[in-house]
Amino acid sequence: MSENPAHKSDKKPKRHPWLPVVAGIIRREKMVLLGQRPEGGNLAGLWEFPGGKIELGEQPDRALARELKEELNIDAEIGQLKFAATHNYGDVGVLLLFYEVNFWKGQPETAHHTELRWVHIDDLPKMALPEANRNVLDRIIALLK
Ligand code: DGT
Repeated sequence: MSENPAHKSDKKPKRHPWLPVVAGIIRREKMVLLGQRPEGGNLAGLWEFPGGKIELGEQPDRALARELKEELNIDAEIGQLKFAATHNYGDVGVLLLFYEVNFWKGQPETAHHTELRWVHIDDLPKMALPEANRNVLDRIIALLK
């Protein structure tokens, strides 16, 4: 039997998948737009920053513009990437890219969420947020101030 570790196993170590996700910071003065995730799905009932998964080969800012059209029916001009965060949900990791949304055309509609709400930054900690957002709430609040 060889002692060479390379021969110990043919199996590669299991790598957990990562989901790249874009999220939009849509603000009006001291308020930010959150959407309640729909019933029956992943993280149902939690309040998220509108956005979603980046498709393979898609540019992140284009992905966000697409998601905001699909979810809110607005035509958004995506601004700067403000910060990135990661979170481990156990079986899957998410990489969240938070973008500022500079301008948008149209009134946000609930095309995907159960409800949309403009939330004052001081009230953000009281909202039921996904863990991935809760962990970076200080950074989100600092950005909004
Ligand atoms: P689906 O139905 O395959 O599109 O899946 P969803 O609805 O679970 O996923 P989607 O496209 O909203 O992807 C976002 C993932 O990132 C989801 O696992 C939830 C997680 N997430 C954590 N915080 C946020 C956030 O602030 N905004 C968004 N959009 N997603 C977040």
